[in-house]
Amino acid sequence: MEVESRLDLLIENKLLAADLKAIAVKVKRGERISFEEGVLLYEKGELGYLGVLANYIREKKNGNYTYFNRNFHIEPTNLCVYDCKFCSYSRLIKQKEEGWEATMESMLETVKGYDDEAVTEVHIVGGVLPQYNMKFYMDLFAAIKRHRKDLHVKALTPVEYHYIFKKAKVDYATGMRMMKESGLESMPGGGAEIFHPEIRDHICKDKCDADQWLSIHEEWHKLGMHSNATMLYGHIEKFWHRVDHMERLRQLQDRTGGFQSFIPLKFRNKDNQMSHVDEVSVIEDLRNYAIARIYLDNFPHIKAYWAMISRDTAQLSLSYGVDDIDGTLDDTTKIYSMAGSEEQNPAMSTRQLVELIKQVGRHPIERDTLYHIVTDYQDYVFEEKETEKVNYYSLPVLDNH
Ligand code: V47
Ligand code: SF4
Repeated sequence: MEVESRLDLLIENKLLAADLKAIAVKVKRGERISFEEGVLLYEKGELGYLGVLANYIREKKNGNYTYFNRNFHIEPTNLCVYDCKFCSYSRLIKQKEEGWEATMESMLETVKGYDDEAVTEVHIVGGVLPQYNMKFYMDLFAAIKRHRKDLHVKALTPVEYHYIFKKAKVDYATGMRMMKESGLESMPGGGAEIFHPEIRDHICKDKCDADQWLSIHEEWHKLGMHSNATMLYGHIEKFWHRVDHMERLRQLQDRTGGFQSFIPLKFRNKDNQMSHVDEVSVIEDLRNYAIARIYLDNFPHIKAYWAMISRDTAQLSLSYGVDDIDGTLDDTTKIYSMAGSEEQNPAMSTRQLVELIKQVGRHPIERDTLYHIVTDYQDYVFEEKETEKVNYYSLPVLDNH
């Protein structure tokens, strides 16, 4: 196996520092690396070295498969009671003229707009406002499921859940059970940002804290359900804050096994209160994917959000631990490019995404939310009409939290 011999060659390399060699040996043996070793990888691991380790793990776990799914986004509102410094999307209530507040009916119309499309998931996330309370979301999820039973509802994050449960005076366990009963099927990974209070207090101090974020996911996992986790990196945090973030996720995953994918989100600095903070390089993006793949040994998937990092970086990421590319069906155009994504008009057809994956020698698989195979695109022949249809891969640059 090619990845094995590359790793063996690296381990045998006499020029490799002893501490980095020890980590490579651990990876080869399938052993977990420590917090200190995680920090060491950030401080000393150069790209080539990290790529060999991360690709070894990626191929052990997921072979050559590269997953994507077909979904669309609904954003109930871009107004928010919170004021996260990195958020380019939310308009505070005081800037209300730039905001929108979707009604239940209009959101159901959006869902109906995809009736003839082969989408498998609706991803719902928006700002936090008092009128979008527990009852509202329970009614919304139930109405979506009544309309289209096979559409997987992946919705809201602990940022909303913490807020609406507190208002409704229900505890997390009860709240998540009620959400499940009303039709919620998965939770997306947003709102995690950086868990450590040294950073969190600077960038998003008012919304749910790390323990609350983790507890809500834990309650959800206890119900046998799945979710994702993100990390907003490349701003004011130090390397050890990133490792601390992943450590907390790794510990929760040991207890529950409910996380499916980890999605590193590169901080983009356009039009937000952190515009003075420089963005990190592509090399740092790739190093970060690789270290996430090495550190999070109990996460099945590492996902890249292609529209935020450009198509080229998305292709490269597939050699640095990533096995899933997020694309989105979204024709609302409301929130394109708000934080300065690479892709100013980010639309990609299924065919283009499949070609992007094949160009770098990977095997494209359309999956559903729970990673069941929907279509194997390795030998798929597109019909002419399918090539013309620009469909599922346009970008909601950022939802929010
Ligand atoms: O939590 C906000 C991030 C996240 C900026 O679970 C920013 O499948 C960069 O969580 N620069 C929301 N990032 C998006 C998200 C997500 C995306 C795709 C798939 C899934 C999933 C989840 O966007 C927020 C925040 O961390 N974000 N502002 C910014 N200026
Ligand atoms: Fe509100 Fe989310 Fe933006 Fe924070 S990131 S201001 S919680 S919409």
